[in-house]
Amino acid sequence: DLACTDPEWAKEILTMRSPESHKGNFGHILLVAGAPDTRGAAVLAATGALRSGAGLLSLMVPEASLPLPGIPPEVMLHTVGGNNRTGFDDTALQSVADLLEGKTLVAAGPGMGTSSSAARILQRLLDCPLPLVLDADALNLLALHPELMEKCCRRPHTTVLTPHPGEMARLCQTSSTAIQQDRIAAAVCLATDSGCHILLKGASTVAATPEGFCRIVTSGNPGMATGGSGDVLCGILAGLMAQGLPADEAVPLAAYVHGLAGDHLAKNKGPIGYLPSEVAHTIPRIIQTTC
Ligand code: NPW
Ligand code: AMP
Ligand code: MG
Repeated sequence: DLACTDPEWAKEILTMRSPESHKGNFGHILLVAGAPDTRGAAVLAATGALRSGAGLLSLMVPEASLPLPGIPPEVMLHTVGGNNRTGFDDTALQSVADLLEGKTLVAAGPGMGTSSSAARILQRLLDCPLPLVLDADALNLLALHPELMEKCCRRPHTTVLTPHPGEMARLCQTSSTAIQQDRIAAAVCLATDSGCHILLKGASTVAATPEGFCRIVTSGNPGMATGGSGDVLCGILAGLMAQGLPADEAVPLAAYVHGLAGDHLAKNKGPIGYLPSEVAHTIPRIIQTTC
């Protein structure tokens, strides 16, 4: 089964908010992200989530990744153990249970590193009874630790993996060239095997459900091929899911609006050199005009 994303489809998904609504209606995300060398990934994902309408956002980052230039003041910041260059340390593990309290969704991975402490944090997150969005280093950790991948496949809750072709190749123990040769087959195969929603990024992004249904997203352009682009997308997806959209709609919609924001900037600012942070800041306008 194949379908595409278009404005008519998008309009049906994001409905107007009730005038009575309040922040408690739009979810509370726990974002686990960042390390000293990749702290920007945490900022970009947080910005993507807030610009997509998340009700509340708590960010768990290792101490050594402070300060976080550019972090929106709307983010609730929880600094946990991690004073070395690799980011989280094992004392951070003690904070996870407390931070999960009251959350509606967890997103993890952007810039979080692949240390053994990060792996233990991911293990805890895989056990939590909440929808889970895994990107970047969370995917690399799944590829490095088969027992974590098995745990991920057994989760009785919604799980979304958002690999680029390099991460997808690591997850599938193949090369990115092999993935690119049949992107649809690769995404559907991993989705049905793992029971996870898969968003295989890149030109013509593929969203595949655990049932094997597939949607192709053709918005976006090569100006988006710059570091931090995917981190913003991870945040957008978390933001849409936190508001209650089911994964089979939120996953392709996140990629669609992310791509439309890039297309808007390519047209109005120039085809290359616009920034992922600007893509995030363009999301409200895209939602206004498309959804
Ligand atoms: P090749 O050479 O083709 O085999 P990595 P990363 C492939 C954080 N970031 N089509 C390609 O492999 C992230 O969140 C932080 C085809 C490429 O060499 C992560 O935590 C930033 N192939 C961490 O850094 C900004 C493609 O994958 C390799 C492809 C590492 O993430 C940057 C690179 O991927 C970054 O987001 C495509 N479309 N896309 C910050 N400001 O803090 C990728 N590949 O090795 O997984 O490294 O994606 O940079
Ligand atoms: P990441 O590699 O995790 O930073 O993710 C890159 C993001 O930019 C993904 O959302 C990709 O779909 C998007 N992207 C990268 N290159 C292109 C391209 N040539 N056309 C459309 N989107 C792209
Ligand atoms: Mg990425």
